[in-house]
Amino acid sequence: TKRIPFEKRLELIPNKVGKRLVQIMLQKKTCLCVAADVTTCSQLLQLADHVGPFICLLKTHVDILTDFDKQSLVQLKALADKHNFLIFEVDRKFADIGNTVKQQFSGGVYNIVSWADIINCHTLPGPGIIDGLKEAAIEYHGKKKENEIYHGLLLLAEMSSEGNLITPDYTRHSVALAEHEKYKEFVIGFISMGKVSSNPTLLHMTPGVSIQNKGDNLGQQYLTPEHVICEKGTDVIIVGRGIYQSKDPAKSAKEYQDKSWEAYLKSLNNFD
Ligand code: UP6
Repeated sequence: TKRIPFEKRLELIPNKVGKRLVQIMLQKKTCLCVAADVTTCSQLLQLADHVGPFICLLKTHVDILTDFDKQSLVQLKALADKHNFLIFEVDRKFADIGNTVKQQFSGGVYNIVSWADIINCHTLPGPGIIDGLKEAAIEYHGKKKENEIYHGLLLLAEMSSEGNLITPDYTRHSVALAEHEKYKEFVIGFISMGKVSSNPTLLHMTPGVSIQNKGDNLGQQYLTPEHVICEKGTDVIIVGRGIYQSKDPAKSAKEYQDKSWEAYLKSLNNFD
């Protein structure tokens, strides 16, 4: 199948967050999401400011910050405005029954629903997990129209780690959930190792990307930006240590940005 250009897909995407993300990718010519897995708020803000010009999305794990505070999130949002990127604030990978994830999303000390735009979940528990998260999102914002859900959900259809238990069948079921009519305003795509759905409204984001490394000693496996975009057909590359552990994160981010966009342009012809 031929890759559909982002300009075309932009018109088709119903969810506000998904639409905004693709707009930014086109404006800035980048398919790069940085995984900012640093452990203090000041490191997070500094990294965001350095890599901001080169990314469409910044992904965080707020629960690894030793000094998490909401004021820093306000500052992070200001940096997102300054550099024009979105924040995938919590790569929380919800994985419980609908009623529990609903509370984890909207309650607790993090109160994720009040500040996150993009969230993600495992599909292991079945459709109830999506229903629970969707209910929390709608209850928080109040539902004016169906397409005014202000959060975008990514389903984990595949993982990058060695020996993970996801099977092709599990992936197919996850894709069927994402493509279900009922979720089309809420589910914006996948965390996957490449393109798993031909529905042009769904975005594919792929972690396990590095130019330098092949893996780590805890099972992470890396592929290059060109491989995941051109060969696997993904839309967004997620890069953590390849950028934030480099000597010059801004320079590395620029390199990944350029490689990601070149690969995207090349893949427009490749996917004939
Ligand atoms: N991540 C993966 N693999 C998955 C899902 N998520 O690596 O299947 C996330 C990790 C980390 C980032 O939680 O934040 O993507 C990858 O970081 P790295 O580039 O430093 O390996």
